[in-house]
Amino acid sequence: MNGKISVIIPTIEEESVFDIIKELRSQFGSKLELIIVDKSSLKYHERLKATKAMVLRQKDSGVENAIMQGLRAASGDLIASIDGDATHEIDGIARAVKIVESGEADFVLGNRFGKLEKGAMSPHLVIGNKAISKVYSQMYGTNVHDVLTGLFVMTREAFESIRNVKPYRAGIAFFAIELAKRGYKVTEVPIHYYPRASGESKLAKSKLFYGAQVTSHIIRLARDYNPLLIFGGLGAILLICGLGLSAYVVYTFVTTGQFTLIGRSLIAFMLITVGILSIIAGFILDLLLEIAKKLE
Ligand SMILES: Nc1nc2c(ncn2[C@@H]2O[C@H](COP(=O)(O)OP(=O)(O)O)[C@@H](O)[C@H]2O)c(=O)[nH]1
Ligand SMILES: [Mg+2]
Repeated sequence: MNGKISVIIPTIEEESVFDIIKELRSQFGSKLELIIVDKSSLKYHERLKATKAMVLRQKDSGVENAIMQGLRAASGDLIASIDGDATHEIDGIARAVKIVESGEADFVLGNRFGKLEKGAMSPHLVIGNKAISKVYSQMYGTNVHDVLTGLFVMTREAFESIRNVKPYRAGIAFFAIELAKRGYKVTEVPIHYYPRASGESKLAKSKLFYGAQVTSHIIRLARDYNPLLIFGGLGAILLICGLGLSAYVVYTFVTTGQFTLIGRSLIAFMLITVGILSIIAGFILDLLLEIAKKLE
């Protein structure tokens, strides 16, 4: 590695962070600028300070705000971030640095599905994270599989382009969205992901709600946000399902002469109605977007 690297660790009472600090120091030595952005009790905060790392106190909330606070204080040529719960493979940072230094990308995410250890991520979070990453990749023309990972490396130039952007609730996807929108190249490197050794998740009260928030940001902020494609597409799928189901109901009625599939008829009716409404909504939103663009 050529220049200096700043590594930011967001923490709320993480016992594992002390081991991470040791490991990072042994890996990067004098090239390392360590920045911990902490939102813990005073007692824990004092223990952090004793490590002699740069320790910042977070006044607002949210992991994206914590990381942004650290990024703004960083002076490294490259800037990285890693969760403080020792779940992400630390060597992933050095591998991501190599990719950035080769010029292949400006922002490299640590893909936890590279080597997902047993019990590290619950099955519903695996599905949710993969789905969100798929939506992100589709909308921003990238090919990443884990946009909500807790490990990344970015170039200083990439960071400077978003220094004054106010983070919204999207975790690391916030950085991935803003950088991709500005044309910076986003890629990933596979990493190991381990189960949490101590404490509980601090990220959000409800991961379902958090995931919904992230997804809505990803969709709304897409470069070529296309409501007709999203709502029209969704509507078309519902409509096709509804029509298929109706055909089945009608077929059964014609062949048996009895009308017994009342539940299915209702579902078919609902699918068709919601499908049509969604397509209409797509057209209306598309029209509004056109008008907004003209006004601009
Ligand atoms: N400073 C700060 N750190 C946070 C906040 N939310 C989460 N963290 C830290 O960010 C990292 C990732 O959070 P974690 O709870 O492990 O999220 P999960 O892995 O998605 O369950 C951990 O080091 C947390 O301590 C926050 O609001 N502020
Ligand atoms: Mg974690």
